[in-house]
Amino acid sequence: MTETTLILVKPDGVKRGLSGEILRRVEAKGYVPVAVELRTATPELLAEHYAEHVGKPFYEPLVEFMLSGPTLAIVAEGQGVIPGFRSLAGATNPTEAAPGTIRGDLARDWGLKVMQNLVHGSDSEESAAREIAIWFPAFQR
Ligand code: RTP
Ligand code: MG
Repeated sequence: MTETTLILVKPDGVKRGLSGEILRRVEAKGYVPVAVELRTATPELLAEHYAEHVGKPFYEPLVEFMLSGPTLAIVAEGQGVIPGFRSLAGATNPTEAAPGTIRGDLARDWGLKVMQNLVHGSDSEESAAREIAIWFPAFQR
């Protein structure tokens, strides 16, 4: 089924100049970016985006990290793109992420307060719809 997902190149990825490499992997897999925007998040936007994590021990450092620079927000479309991009991204923890994945190849554990793992990808159809509405309120398909 053709799906749409929200992908974020987090501030570590933008700062390290990996936006192009990450978009290249998305496109090489056959997924189509249908909206792309460089945005600096706000605390309000992050509280919505990461609603499931508010109050967890890593939430404050996560927000600090996500406010540390611009994020490249991408809506991507394709057959099975929601689980498919999660596979491309690899495990949340860069040390555990398999080689061949974005996190496995390009991210590592920097010993920081929160895992800086380059990308976000929606984890379900419900999350994708919710997150696309947060980052791209005008997006219509
Ligand atoms: P994401 O939402 O960013 O696609 O990543 P995910 O589903 O693989 O991970 P999730 O559990 O939703 O966590 C969201 C993000 O919070 C940071 N995190 N750090 N203990 C930690 O240091 C920790 N736990 C979570 C990561 O940036 C993770 O991607
Ligand atoms: Mg998540």
